Amino acid sequence: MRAYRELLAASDPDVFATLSGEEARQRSGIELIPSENYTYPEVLAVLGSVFTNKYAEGYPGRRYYGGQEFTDRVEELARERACRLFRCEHANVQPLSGSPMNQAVYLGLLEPGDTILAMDLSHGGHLTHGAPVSHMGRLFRFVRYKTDPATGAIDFDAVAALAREHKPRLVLCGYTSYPRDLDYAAFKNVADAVGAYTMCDASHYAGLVAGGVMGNPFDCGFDVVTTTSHKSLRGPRGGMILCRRELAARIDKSVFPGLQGGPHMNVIAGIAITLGKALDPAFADYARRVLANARCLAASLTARGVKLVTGGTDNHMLVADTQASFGLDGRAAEGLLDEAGMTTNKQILPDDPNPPLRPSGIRVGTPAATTRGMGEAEMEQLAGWMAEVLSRPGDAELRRSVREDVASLCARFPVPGLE
Ligand code: DSN
Repeated sequence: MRAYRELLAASDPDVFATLSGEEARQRSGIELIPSENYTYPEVLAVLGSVFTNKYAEGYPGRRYYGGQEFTDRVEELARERACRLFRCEHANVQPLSGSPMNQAVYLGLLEPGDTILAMDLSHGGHLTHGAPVSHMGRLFRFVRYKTDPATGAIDFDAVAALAREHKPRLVLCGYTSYPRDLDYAAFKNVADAVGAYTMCDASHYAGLVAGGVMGNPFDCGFDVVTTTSHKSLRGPRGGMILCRRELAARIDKSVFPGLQGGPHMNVIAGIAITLGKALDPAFADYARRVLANARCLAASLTARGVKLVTGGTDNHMLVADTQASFGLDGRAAEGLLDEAGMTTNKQILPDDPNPPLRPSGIRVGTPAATTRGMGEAEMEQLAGWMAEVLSRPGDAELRRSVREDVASLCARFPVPGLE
């Protein structure tokens, strides 16, 4: 691992400087963006391995190029481990990231113009769940369900009424900014009543599903579950489509040759490693700690007067209304926390009157801090720093001193791969 750094330092000091800067940033600050994590050193190594040299269009046993004995084996390992981990019948591990992953499902199972029932973006849905600015929003007809403004719960009578009215061909659940678990049986009932496919985008919390601390949509008979591999799963940046056996051929054809060319075999090798780790009982303990840390952070922030969307969390993330809590929009809050060494992201809230680049809140998550070994004592410390920094936006000296405290804390919890 050291050899490539020395080579790069000598051959391209400009790029090397950016790498060193990013390493220092990751070491000395606390990563609280809920979709980020620190991958395993073995995954970092395999991403930079000779698997990156190989073209492998097709699937194991059916490739368009020769020399596939090891690429076939590693892709088989990833597929078989994914099926065991998520209790599903088929896995496609080739999607290059989350967006083509979801696009491949829509394009494989539906016709352009078909209706999809999905969660509204401001209530927690993802861009690929039909935001008008996404290409998917132009190709398919998305109808959106929302959460209850008072409780944050999903009203399944309202979702069922939308389904009866619009007759979707696909009912989609899953989210990127909703801090609760989902009632998959209720979604399945809604879909069955209108003969729709069921799909869950579990990208954010698949690690918690794998670790057994959140529900698994396949236990309620879902057709398709999609997930990226780099969030709570701790893997490389990629995607997976998990599905019932009878949909396998359509999904595979939709990914390749429908949407993508050569799969990134270095990433697929990293996914195989990640899934092997997630099958180890130690991963269930990690998932439990991610959840316990999120609950502790939520309780500590609430005790300091911070207003959280839905009042708390059942997963790895919290969505905080910084406008209501501190009179600060999410962009200002993100900037102040950044200055103090805590990385979060600005976030639109349900039916937010403000635009996405200056929304009313932030998102905060615990997967990365938990990977470093931080626990509930550190979450309480973090909540104190966050509330202090956000309640004194004019105090630059406070941010400087919190940044030093954050760096001292981080020095006790090394980033895997950067020890
Ligand atoms: N960008 C990811 C997130 O942060 O939630 C989803 O694609």
